[in-house]
Amino acid sequence: MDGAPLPALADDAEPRVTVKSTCAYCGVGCGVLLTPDGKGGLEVRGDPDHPANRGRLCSKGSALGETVGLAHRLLAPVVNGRATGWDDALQLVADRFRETIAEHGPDAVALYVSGQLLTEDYYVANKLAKGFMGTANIDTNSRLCMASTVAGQRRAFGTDTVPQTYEDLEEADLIVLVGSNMAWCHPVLYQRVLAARAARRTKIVVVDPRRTASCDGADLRLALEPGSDVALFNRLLADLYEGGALDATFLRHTEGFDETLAQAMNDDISVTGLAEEDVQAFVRLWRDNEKVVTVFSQGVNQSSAGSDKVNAILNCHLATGRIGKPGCGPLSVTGQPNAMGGREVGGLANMLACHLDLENADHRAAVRDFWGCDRVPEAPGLKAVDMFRAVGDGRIKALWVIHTNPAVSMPDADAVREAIRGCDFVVVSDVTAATDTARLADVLLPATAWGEKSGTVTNSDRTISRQRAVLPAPGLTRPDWAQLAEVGRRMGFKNAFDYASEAEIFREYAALSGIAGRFGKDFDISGLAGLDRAGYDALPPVRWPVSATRTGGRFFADGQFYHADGKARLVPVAWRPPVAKVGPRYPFRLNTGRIRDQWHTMTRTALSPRLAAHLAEPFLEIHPEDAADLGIGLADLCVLDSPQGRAILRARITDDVLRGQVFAPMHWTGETAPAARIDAVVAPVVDPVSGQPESKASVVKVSRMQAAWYGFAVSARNVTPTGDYWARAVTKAGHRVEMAGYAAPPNWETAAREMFGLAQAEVSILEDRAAGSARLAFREAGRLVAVLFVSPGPVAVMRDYLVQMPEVPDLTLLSGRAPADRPDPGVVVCACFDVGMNTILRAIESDGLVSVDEIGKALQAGTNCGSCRPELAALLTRVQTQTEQTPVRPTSPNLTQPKEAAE
Ligand SMILES: Nc1nc2c(c(=O)[nH]1)N[C@H]1C(S)=C(S)[C@@H](COP(=O)(O)OP(=O)(O)OC[C@H]3O[C@@H](n4cnc5c(=O)[nH]c(N)nc54)[C@H](O)[C@@H]3O)O[C@H]1N2
Ligand SMILES: Nc1nc2c(c(=O)[nH]1)N[C@H]1C(S)=C(S)[C@@H](COP(=O)(O)OP(=O)(O)OC[C@H]3O[C@@H](n4cnc5c(=O)[nH]c(N)nc54)[C@H](O)[C@@H]3O)O[C@H]1N2
Ligand code: SF4
Ligand SMILES: [Mo]
Repeated sequence: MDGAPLPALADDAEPRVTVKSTCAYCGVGCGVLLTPDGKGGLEVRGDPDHPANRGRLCSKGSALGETVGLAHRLLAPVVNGRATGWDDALQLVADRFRETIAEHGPDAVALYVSGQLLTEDYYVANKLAKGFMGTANIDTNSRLCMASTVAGQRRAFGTDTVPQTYEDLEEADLIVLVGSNMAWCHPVLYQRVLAARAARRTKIVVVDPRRTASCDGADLRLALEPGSDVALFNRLLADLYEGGALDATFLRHTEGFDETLAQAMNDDISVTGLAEEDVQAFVRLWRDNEKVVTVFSQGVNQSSAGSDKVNAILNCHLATGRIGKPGCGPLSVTGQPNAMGGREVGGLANMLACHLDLENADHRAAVRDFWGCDRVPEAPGLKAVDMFRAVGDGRIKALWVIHTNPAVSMPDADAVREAIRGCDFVVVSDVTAATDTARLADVLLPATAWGEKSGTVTNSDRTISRQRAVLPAPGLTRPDWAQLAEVGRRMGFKNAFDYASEAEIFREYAALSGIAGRFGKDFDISGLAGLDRAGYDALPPVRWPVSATRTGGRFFADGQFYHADGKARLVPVAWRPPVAKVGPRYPFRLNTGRIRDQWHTMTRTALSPRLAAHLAEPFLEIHPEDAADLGIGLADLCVLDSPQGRAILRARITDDVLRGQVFAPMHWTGETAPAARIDAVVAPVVDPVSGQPESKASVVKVSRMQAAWYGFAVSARNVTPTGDYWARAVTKAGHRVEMAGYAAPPNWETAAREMFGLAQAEVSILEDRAAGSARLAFREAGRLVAVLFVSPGPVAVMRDYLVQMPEVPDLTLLSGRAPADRPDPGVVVCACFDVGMNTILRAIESDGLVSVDEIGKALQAGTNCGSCRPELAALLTRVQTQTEQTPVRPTSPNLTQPKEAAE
């Protein structure tokens, strides 16, 4: 659809209805307006009435319509590689789980689920495992994501509750982003921050070892040593105390101050590597601004000290009474659309539903009676990393993976992949069969996808929103909750899983939360327990709690907490370094994370050409001096080795990272770039309290890939790439592929025909065997269908021009250069309007544009979702200061075209 207006419908077509729903991606939880075109397509706009986004969407949200096609979908159950019906598949699942439990006990089975499940799916999964299969072995990818925040908040508040709301970002005077690249990962919230900042001059501090897009507008950047956040916040606490800036009145609502302060004063700030004046500036900002919001995310959570980092931050907010007030408090931003909902339903192996505690006998009894089951397990189940270890060593013999792709996203991913492969019985529920995990399943169950399914999600500020179905469920697909409920029934638990609709599940869940409320728990949505189908369907966004006594709002400003004595805890914490140690063998610290336009393992975002255009290839950010030392040049490929495994990535040489540190995105998989699965090198070490993996601080060795050849191809049809390294992406006209290998195939024409599946096509070849370069163009019926460029070094061609093939004029094709009258647009910066970097630079220079708004007026860039506005600002600076050095994101590694081609 590409953002263009939809074609008018024929007169006899049904009138187009627009339905309100919620974006499929991040925890901001933006409201969307969905208008199906009646032909399977979907127009997606921001919902002006939704409190999270008020009509805004980011690049991923605006491209949702491009991802709803059926070409890649799994449409029928598959058992041992053969398509079958539901009856066969679900009976097999029920039988195998029942037999395994009978033979080996309930802990020989496990469910591994996802913060992207809807609340109703999640509730049924949890009820099935903990209530009826009799195992607490249900864990979720939220273990890789939010577990440290859950643990930290429970330690401090006695409950896993985010006290703040999004409005606080607009009312704050100081916003501290800790380990959060909000500009790329929570873009609509970031736009809200920037808008508020323009109005009230909010100050922004970014605490991140790496320079990110979120740093572009920051007043202070603290590029601390990886993992040293505890030392920074301990210093802050100590200095605030010494400066008399603590809140003695609020401290009466807490316990643990003396030990915490003593510990804080003991810590050593030098481990952060920060300049003393920067630390003092940070402390001053806190002291001078009453209204402080600390936003934290994976730079905090994904650490072996993750829970301590969370508590170090919460300690500062509690000790200064800066909590639960307008514009003032800690705000953990959730990653997935229903990360919060999953925590509410008890999706983690150590929780019960509705914030009730698995370890509490009264809570267990209440849930048991409510569910009508025999017992609820007393001990927590295995957390994700341990769960896959147990899969690997055969303790878990039947595994059901739902809505997540652990063979890619777990640390030590190659070992996890082997563990799943070796498991006796593996069930995977997904919307596609083309994932690294789905390829290992004995039984594949087709799920209805976003846009087709219906239920609720809870976003980062506790707002519950409806996802609604606007497209018919294709093929035999069924919602995840329906698959789980049917297996429950077939395992013999008819009454407990006799749900007719997701509305019924939601009612049951809301009723259970009322019981939790009577235990004094904060998560109480019993006010929604009476919703009938129509009420559920019409449910507008609502922030919990929703009970007879309380609706929405913030928590804790009144000093009431959820430990037995009603007080909060300050938790004494001391800095400790990441578990893996940098040394002569593995001299680099590997940081990993996200890019603006891809979502996790790319099963949906990679279907969109304009999202793929932003950064089309996996890359490694490495400091210029480190690259020089290692002989790694522009656009070279790098080999990463760790004790766990290996990955190959394109070098992106930049001082965004400090010396000794490298950064790689988490997104590429066996489907998109099999040599670049970054979690293959990530160590499976975890936080001892939360069990969350340290995804951001592994150690690696980096070397230049000694490739004999490099290739770049564009093809109208799908490609089966060749080489020891390849990465593919979709383009508007087809596909693009980067390749490289240690040994060239004997004949490029044969290799290319195989790769493109073009046995007959007419070919033109320009080959220089001595130089090791070749250029091949294939035509069918006179039409260009594929081109391949091979060279002994990184291929120097104008990629962003060539991907417009077949519109590329034949004459210039094999030269790989754009003709003067059709200049190379450059790598896409604005994904919404498909505006390239060169186009923007040319316009800035020739039209004398001086602001981001002027670029918008001239080219539309940055005027829709705004996700690229930080990059536009950086381009302006580059032209205005005439320095090539100004960092501009994206700096796609493959845009760094070796000079001779770019000139
Ligand atoms: N575009 C996009 N958006 C997404 C997602 C996506 O896949 N793509 N996924 C969603 C999900 S599930 C999540 S969890 C969120 C994650 O959102 P974020 O947490 O913002 O994203 P990350 O890139 O994982 O990591 C954030 C930053 O932590 C920094 N960091 C690394 N080590 C440290 C450290 O020791 N201390 C500090 N202070 N910082 C450190 C990294 O350099 C990185 O810039 O994004 C959500 N939004
Ligand atoms: N190195 C490193 N690793 C990381 C991270 C990191 O920062 N660095 N981040 C971690 C974090 S925070 C997260 S959240 C995880 C995310 O990692 P994953 O959860 O593994 O990644 P996704 O690609 O979101 O996987 C979702 C799967 O569900 C499928 N799916 C889509 N819709 C549906 C549906 O309606 N029903 C069903 N049943 N399936 C569906 C998709 O096709 C896809 O296969 O990765 C973690 N791994
Ligand atoms: S910020 Fe973007 S990805 Fe996140 S919910 Fe909003 S539109 Fe979706
Ligand atoms: Mo996440």
